[in-house]
Amino acid sequence: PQPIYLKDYTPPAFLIDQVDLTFELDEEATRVTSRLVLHRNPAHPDRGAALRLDGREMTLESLRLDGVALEADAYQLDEESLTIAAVPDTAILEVVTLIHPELNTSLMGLYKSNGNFFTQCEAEGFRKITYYLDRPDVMARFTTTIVADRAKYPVLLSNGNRVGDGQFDRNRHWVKWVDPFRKPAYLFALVAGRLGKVEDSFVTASGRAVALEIYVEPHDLDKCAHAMNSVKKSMQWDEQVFGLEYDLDSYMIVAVSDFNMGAMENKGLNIFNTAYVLARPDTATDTDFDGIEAVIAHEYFHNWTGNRVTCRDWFQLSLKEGLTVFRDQEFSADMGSRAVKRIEDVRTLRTHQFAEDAGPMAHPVRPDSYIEINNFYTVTIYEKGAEVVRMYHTLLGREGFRRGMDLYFKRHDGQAVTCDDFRAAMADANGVDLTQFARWYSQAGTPVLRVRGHYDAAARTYTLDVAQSCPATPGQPTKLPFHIPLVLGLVGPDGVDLPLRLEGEPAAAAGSRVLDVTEAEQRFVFVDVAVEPVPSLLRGFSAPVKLDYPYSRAQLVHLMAHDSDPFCRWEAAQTLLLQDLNGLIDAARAGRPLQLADDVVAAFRSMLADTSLDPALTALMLTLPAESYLADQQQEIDPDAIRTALNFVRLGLARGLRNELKQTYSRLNDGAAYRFTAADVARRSLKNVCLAYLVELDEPALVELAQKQYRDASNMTDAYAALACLVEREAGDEALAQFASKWADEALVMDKWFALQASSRRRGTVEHVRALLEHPSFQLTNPNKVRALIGGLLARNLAGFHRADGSGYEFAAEMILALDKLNPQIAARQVASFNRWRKLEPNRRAAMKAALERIAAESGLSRDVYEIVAKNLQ
Ligand code: BAL
Ligand code: ZN
Repeated sequence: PQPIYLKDYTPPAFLIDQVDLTFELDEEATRVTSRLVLHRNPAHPDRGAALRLDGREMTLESLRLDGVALEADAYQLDEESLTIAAVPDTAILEVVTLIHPELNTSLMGLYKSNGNFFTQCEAEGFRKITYYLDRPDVMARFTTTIVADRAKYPVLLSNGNRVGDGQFDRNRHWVKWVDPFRKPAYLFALVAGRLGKVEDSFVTASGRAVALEIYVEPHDLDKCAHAMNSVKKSMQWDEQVFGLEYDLDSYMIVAVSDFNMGAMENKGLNIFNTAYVLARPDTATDTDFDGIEAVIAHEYFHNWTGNRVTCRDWFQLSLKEGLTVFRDQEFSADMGSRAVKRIEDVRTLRTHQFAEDAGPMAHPVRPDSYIEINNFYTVTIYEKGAEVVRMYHTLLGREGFRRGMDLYFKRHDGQAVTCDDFRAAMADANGVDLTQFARWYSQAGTPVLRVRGHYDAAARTYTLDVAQSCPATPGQPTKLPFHIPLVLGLVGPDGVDLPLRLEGEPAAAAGSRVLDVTEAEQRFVFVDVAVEPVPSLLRGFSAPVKLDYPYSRAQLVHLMAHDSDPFCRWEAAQTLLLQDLNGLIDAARAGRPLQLADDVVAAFRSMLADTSLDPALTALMLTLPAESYLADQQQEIDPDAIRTALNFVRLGLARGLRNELKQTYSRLNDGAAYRFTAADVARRSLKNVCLAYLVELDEPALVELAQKQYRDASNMTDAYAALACLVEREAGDEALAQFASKWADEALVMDKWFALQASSRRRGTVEHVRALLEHPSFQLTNPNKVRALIGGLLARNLAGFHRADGSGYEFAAEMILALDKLNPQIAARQVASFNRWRKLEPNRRAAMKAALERIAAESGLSRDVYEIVAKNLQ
């Protein structure tokens, strides 16, 4: 397979004004009739260019150009396209194709799930439905008529507004939809089936009444209330914060259990993975409730950032995804705890995106090339992209950012544009120069910010020397300096922020401030600094960089107790733990005795005693870094040493804090009825973190605490947290069996059951996971099941997957090859577990390489899997 390059972008030879689609849905073969109103694109350099339409895996029944059937020699067909050489400057093309949704296991294009029809077209699924200019810069008006058996498919949905329906013949009915907004084909959607509906409504700020409809399988109708509530909150928030209103008469969400992604923002007809719609307190955890609220918001926000203004080409994917993730992050921060949300997002970024940046798949936020675009729906495009947008917000301020957004919509509503257009809107609306900022889009890798501080008591100055660098990444050996917003404070010995005045400035600013770091090396001198401060750096994680500052342990303890910035407070606790963990990992590898520093236990003890802290923040501070994050800190990875060190710290903290943990658990375990409020979620999170530590002690009375919580739990959050503790010991066997029999008919709950076992330290062995593949609730064709069970082992169980005998790698290769035949996108996701193979200790490195080579040697690999395997072996 050949790469596609950004530098080769050319505008399309033709544009499409209008598309009229008719689907005759059928069990054996679905007929798609498409009528395209085309005209030559004046922006294309070749005035005589042929019309080349994308299309795959379908049978062409007929082709008519301006009403005349085309003979076989008038066009060319190959595996990927249909080309017509002679097309007038304006033309009407009618294409009839046959497709086979029932055989489609890739879940791209039109497919069947549980007897119903669904589509997924982003990025390039529409070309599996009909021949089309399947690229985001071709924006057309769509009408869709769906014809189907009335009994089997009573509900027929597509984008836009419903304009008509009727009886087609004795058994079949039809419904017609018109979408008044131009859109690229990736936003097309169709749903047909036997679905129940939950209805509500929303009146926009300008008075438009919008019908809100959520469609699910009938037995799930009692799990939609939270999703509906989240829709209304999202609509209101976007009006209040960005002045953006909804633009159609109805907003529909459909949940499907077989889905490659989390959800999809099709115009007016979002299609969601059931995991991000269905929730009842007894079936879904607080994390699930949070996830639903965030994903509902994300897809809703795409209506403006993605749909009304879309991407010119797929290299610009972060234009819509980074921006929309930033918007959903801000929404979630406003709905719950801003500090907790920020810390969780940073943890995701560091665990997953920093790892991506350090591996063979490292790519810029705007990649230069790809082989398969589906491989670029990455944490770099999404989460680092959101950090890039957040940096505009930090540099320009809330109002400046809003001015930039307003100008962006004013200039580009209805257009397909680039990341540069977004940056230009931000710069022009605020009269600032953001030329250097462009490097965040073009340069891959995680920059390192090396900061050194020096206090001069006589001169009352505090000097910060800041140096930035960025490691080489594939294809980018050297990097130029980034424009980095460095937010900081100086914390005095009493724990209070000192005023901040730079040399030459007239007045001091209180609290935090932003420094513009633009050079490879820069010095900032603060004056009138009365006492030696502890610098609180990168407050709120103001840039996606690694900070290198030589904090002493005493300074970390000081920040952990006093920093006014909750992110930095958490960060101080993490750094303290990381220092110990890294030492313990070295000791475990060298076979030296392990020891936990007393100051760590003492610092956590006073934090637990501080009941003024948000319990959610305390819970996060007590949460140990993920195994994979620790792995990325190592020069050479020994997964067993990492697990040993983590187990040791977990047990050491449990022993040292036994009384405080018990007291906190008892105080918070008040048996209150479940409510999904920020305060209740926070209390449950701390309670369950305490329980997890206590059960580590393996004392019968403490294990019984978890058993009791499991038995008595009135909600899934508490039940699941207790089960997660129990699953690590024999006492959990009974609970696991009880859980499986209770929830056998709830697919999403069974996903939790698979995931818990696959990622468990005790259970998550290759043999156990392999045995679970045979469980009646497991299906290899269902992406949620694959993510739960196979992903649970490969991605969330470092020591279990990286077993010294290499059996984890053999299992992974086997699964990836099996999945590739069914669903290349899902197979490719699992290959990511190989991305750090070069950093493993020599035996595992050799075994991983052998497994990668085994995959590479398979004939007929998909582009998806091929690209990631090839980049790993390069
Ligand atoms: N556009 C793909 C799914 C999402 O990011 O919303
Ligand atoms: Zn998105």
